[in-house]
Amino acid sequence: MKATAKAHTNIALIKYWGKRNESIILPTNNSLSLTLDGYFTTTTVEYNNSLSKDEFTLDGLAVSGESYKRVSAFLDLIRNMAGKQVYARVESVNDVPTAAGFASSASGFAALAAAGTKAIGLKLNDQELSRLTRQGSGSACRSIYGGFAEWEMGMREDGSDSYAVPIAPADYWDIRVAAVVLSSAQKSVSSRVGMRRTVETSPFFQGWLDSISKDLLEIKQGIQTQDFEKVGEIAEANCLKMHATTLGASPPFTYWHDTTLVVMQKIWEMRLQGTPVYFTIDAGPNVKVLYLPEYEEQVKQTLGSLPGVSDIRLSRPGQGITYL
Ligand code: 2P0
Repeated sequence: MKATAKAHTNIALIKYWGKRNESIILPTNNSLSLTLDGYFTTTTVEYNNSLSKDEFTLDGLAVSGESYKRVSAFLDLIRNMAGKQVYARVESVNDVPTAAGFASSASGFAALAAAGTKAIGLKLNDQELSRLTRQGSGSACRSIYGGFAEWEMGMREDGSDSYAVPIAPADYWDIRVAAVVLSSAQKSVSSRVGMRRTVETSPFFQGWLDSISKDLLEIKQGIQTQDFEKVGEIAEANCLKMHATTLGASPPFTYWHDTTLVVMQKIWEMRLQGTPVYFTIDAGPNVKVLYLPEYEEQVKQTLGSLPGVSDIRLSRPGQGITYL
């Protein structure tokens, strides 16, 4: 009744931004991501009849409040699937530096789903595991797979056709991602709240949705032909469209800080000078830079020396779920 699993986080190149069902987490659009080897969560789940409630530690510390409730509610889903009412001890260790601005919920729920189902004796295939993981955190359903993955939004109300599928494995193409960490760490609107406000109030939201299918089609062509510039251009433009929707929300908001814009402008300048680098930004101020291995030094030097940048963390394509 015990299992350990490791999952990596992922960076969306076509963003998930909007839910059509908040309780079972169904998105309003397909999204596409690259799993990263630099950031992961390792989770052990042990079910034990002697426990009177679930226990959850993160990096050795007992977790309570909202995070505990989310984990316990997710374990309920697993228990219902297995038809077993038994509490669990969950030990998670995060190797996702909060400062880098990657959502640890992606690797966290993917590792929890994998370890939690295995420990209780469920044998799920990747599709079933991804569908379950989605209900913990949307972006986590893409972390079941290494390399490039696409979350198919599905059409059904019950979510049975909403899960991620693999597009290309981690060793298919060595695209690198640098997280440019900014020194100012202001608290921003959470992605859940930001998404909801955008869906409910932003007049730009429909435009965002209307643009997705073309972006997806073209980025998949770019991945298939390993056309870095095409992939970078589409990812960057898709990110800018997502962030534009927040400016139209009521009340309006943005995840960008002043240094976010400084980094973006430097990247545009590097491109004008012939260096193929592109950016994407999630629900926070840090900038994630896409580049090919031969430009690693240049990316580190040029962006690392900008005022307001505190660190640069580099990552390669990562693997999907592994069991330890
Ligand atoms: C993404 N983000 O595709 C997008 C881009 C943020 C910006 O998925 O509410 O933690 O748990 O489903 O997955 C962040 O939201 O949200 C996110 P929930 P999640 O990666």
